[in-house]
Amino acid sequence: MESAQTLQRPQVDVPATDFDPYADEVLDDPYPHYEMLRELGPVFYLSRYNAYGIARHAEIDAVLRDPVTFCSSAGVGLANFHMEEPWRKPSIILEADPPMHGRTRKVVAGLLAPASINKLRPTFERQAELLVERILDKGSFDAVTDLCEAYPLKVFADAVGIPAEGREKYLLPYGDMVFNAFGPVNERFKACLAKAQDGAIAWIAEVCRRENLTPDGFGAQLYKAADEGLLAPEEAPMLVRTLLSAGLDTTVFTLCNAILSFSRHPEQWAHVHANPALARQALEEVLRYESTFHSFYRTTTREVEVAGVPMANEQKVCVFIGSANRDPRRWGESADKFDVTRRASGNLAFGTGIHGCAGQMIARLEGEIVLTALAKRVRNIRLEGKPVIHYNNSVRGYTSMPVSVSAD
Ligand code: OVV
Repeated sequence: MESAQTLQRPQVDVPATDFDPYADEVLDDPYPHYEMLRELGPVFYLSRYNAYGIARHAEIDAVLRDPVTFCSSAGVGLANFHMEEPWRKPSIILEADPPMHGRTRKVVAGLLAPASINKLRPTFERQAELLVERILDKGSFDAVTDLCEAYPLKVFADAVGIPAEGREKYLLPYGDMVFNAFGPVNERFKACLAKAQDGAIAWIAEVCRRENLTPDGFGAQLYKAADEGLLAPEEAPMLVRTLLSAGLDTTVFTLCNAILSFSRHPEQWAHVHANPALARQALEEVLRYESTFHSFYRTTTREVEVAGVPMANEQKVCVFIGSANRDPRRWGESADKFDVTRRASGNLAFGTGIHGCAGQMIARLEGEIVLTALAKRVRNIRLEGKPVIHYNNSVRGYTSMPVSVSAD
């Protein structure tokens, strides 16, 4: 039998850091900082925020696969909903735990399943081809507004079935707020909320109503699911809100990160241009190398040890998925290299486990289709000026990116 002495938990010192993941200078280039965080150890303490942090692939994967210990219902930003008022009514899928989460997730998963979204392919392809012809006509253009924003604002918003009027003004600022809320309630969060309160939040609530949706879109299908008893009537508009919260800024920024990565690595674009069938795996490498979504939180529901580090109940744990996707422990010494020929699957850009992105297949469909349309027509993608970063607490993208393209 072991003595009481050996059964005592060893005193583990968690490395603490006053690093601020949300500082502009960090967001400008987070990757050297991520390396520093990974080298601190498997778990560290963010003393400014009173939260644990995890920046290595293996431990993040383990945390995300244990949603009972590391819950979402206390919010996936730094604010703990058990103690602080959320900025909006919590999402019934993102900010929910089993068993409630399983019920709503099933409905959304059905909506966004491959069989359902493959019907959209011809329309998505046509829109991508039109946009690519338009930018080729221009020659020089802003890749953010003219391509990366224009495409999801048209095809995804049409697929949900919301009106065209107001999309450009309100959809992206609303998502900007949603994704700022995956971090702390800092000045960036507060300024963004003030802006969203000036129209966007009210507009979103309005377009989520049944009478404002087209008859066959995802929105209408959510109301039909409620008619069939799969959802409570008040849950349908909440899940339309989820689609509009999660599905725009993310795909816009993924396209930004793709264009920027290829303009900085012309030899990688040469591969895709020579073989457009590489588009899908190239997109996966973009998601790994320049992840759209960089970090969010879980909250402990009990005392637990992660990699030997004991955590108390009700602790916030920040997972840096943008760092996991560059972790040499998972990707080898070439982790920091953009290489469209690598096997990038297993990256955590869409998270993993029961809360893994429900829209990842339609997100990949949009990305693949845009890259394919570009690959077929565009030989060179050149950066013509400094891209302007869009600062956000959890997602990375740009507000402008001057680019020129040339055809064969
Ligand atoms: C995955 C995600 C991101 C943003 C918002 C939501 C979900 C939501 O459910 O509102």
